[in-house]
Amino acid sequence: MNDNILHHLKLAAAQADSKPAFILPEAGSVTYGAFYERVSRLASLLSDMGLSAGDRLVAQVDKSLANVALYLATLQVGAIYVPLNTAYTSTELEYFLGDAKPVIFVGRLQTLSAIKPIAQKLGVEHAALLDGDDGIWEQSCLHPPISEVARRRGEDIASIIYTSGTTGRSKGAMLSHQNLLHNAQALHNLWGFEPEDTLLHALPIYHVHGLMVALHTSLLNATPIILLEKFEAATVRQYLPETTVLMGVPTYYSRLSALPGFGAEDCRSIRLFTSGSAPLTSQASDAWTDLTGHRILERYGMSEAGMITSNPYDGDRLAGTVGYPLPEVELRIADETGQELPKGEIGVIEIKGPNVFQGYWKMADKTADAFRDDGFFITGDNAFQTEDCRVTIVGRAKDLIISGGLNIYPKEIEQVLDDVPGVLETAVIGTPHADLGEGVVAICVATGDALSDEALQAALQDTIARFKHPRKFYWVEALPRNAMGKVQKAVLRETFKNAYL
Ligand code: MLC
Ligand code: AMP
Repeated sequence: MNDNILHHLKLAAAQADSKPAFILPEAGSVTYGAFYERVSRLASLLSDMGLSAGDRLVAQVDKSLANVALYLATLQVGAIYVPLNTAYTSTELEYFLGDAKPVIFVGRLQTLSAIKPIAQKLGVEHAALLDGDDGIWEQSCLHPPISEVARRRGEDIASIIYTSGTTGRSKGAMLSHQNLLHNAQALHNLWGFEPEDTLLHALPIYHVHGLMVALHTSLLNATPIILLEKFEAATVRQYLPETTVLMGVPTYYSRLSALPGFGAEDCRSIRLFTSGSAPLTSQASDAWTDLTGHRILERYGMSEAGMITSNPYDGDRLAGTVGYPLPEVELRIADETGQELPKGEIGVIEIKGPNVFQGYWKMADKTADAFRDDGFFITGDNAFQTEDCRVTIVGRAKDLIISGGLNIYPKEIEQVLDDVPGVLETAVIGTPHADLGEGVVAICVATGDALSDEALQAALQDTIARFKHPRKFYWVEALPRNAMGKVQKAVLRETFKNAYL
């Protein structure tokens, strides 16, 4: 038995050779048969470049059909796919390349020449382009395809998804083939995928949401996927009437709602809207229902576990809740020692199940810290459960900001700002933001006179991806601290709650 998730995705499409797999605005469509053949040619090229089972391939590329194929071709040779946000700077990338130690780095024309020397220094054998005449996508076009999918065991690693850590250093969450397949099958069944479905894919494909949840569920169903390069509200509206399923972060729904005249007619062919990666407020959820007649299905997940809970497909989709644990996922609300709390009490979500990752790449200590002795993973999300086990998330125990569905760890930004001459210390927080859910705010203490925003922005410019940058800076005499000397971020969040409103 081959547990490689690609083997199972291909089996699901065995009778779908002539069915459209991807529909690309302005570039036509490609059938499942033709698509998997192209994947096999790319896999063959990657294999000739020396990529084999267990090796890493790091990709920092724009979303495209070639990008999807690159992911699957990496799986085909049994290697480990490591996707990175295209917004990451060379400084951030240097860390990822040094940590993942890939055999192949695949990048973009805009940045490859700057990255090549870094990759060389770190011993990366190939730094290649994906797109263009010199890119591996074009080059693989005439490569003889390989037919077999590398044999993998369930526990073998399929992908490493980097997620920032509270200490500022990104941790690579190792997801196995079994993690991915189990999660995909559970969601495929739970969300009622049908032969007639068409997915509108607007999410980025460097995170579990777009890369795994959206792609796997649809590929398992051999469903056509309308692949958009990015979320752009007007374009999404244009393709909605050809679509049955849209998966998004809350910002997608608020931006669509804001389009003039948007409503039920735009959503006439939709059977499922899902939301996740960030909290969807009850107000936003209800407003969407009033506008379109559809109830968004909210689910909860994370890089370390794919999807964890979901509101029911049939049954009450309760706004403000994230529903019930997925089949075979054990979930408890625990106190700080891991003891399960009575129903109704607020504690941290801890989980165990076939979706839970295999640990952090090369970080045994961090992995050990993240798990209880009985194998439960500590998510860092605060929640309570009702008697019937429905989960409501109320906040985060971890110091994390979620902006437009992207995670930002304050420590990483504080470390850079604290090093700016003239800055004594800083605290970075998230405050309510109508479009992005949370916006990033820096509260700073100067050694002398306050600095300009530009001086702080300049320090962040080349080191930290722009989506993480604070857009608001405030200067205070001193940061509020508790008796233990810890900065009271809750006090700062209250004081600066109107920063973006
Ligand atoms: C872009 N920008 C952001 C941002 N995205 N700023 C804060 N938060 C974000 N999320 C900034 C850029 O740096 C840039 O700034 C400016 O916005 C315009 O860039 P853009 O690329 O044109 O932005 P836009 O298209 O508007 O993107 C916003 C977005 C996008 C919400 C559509 O971020 C998005 O698709 N988010 C989804 C993220 C996602 O898939 N998360 C899943 C994680 S998995 P400047 O100043 O340079 O102009 C996970 C587990 C789970 O969490 O449960 O799913
Ligand atoms: P990431 O590390 O990018 O995978 O982000 C995972 C985090 O996103 C989780 O730990 C939660 O804090 C948050 N998250 C995901 N889905 C939801 C949701 N539906 N509601 C609230 N928070 C969510």
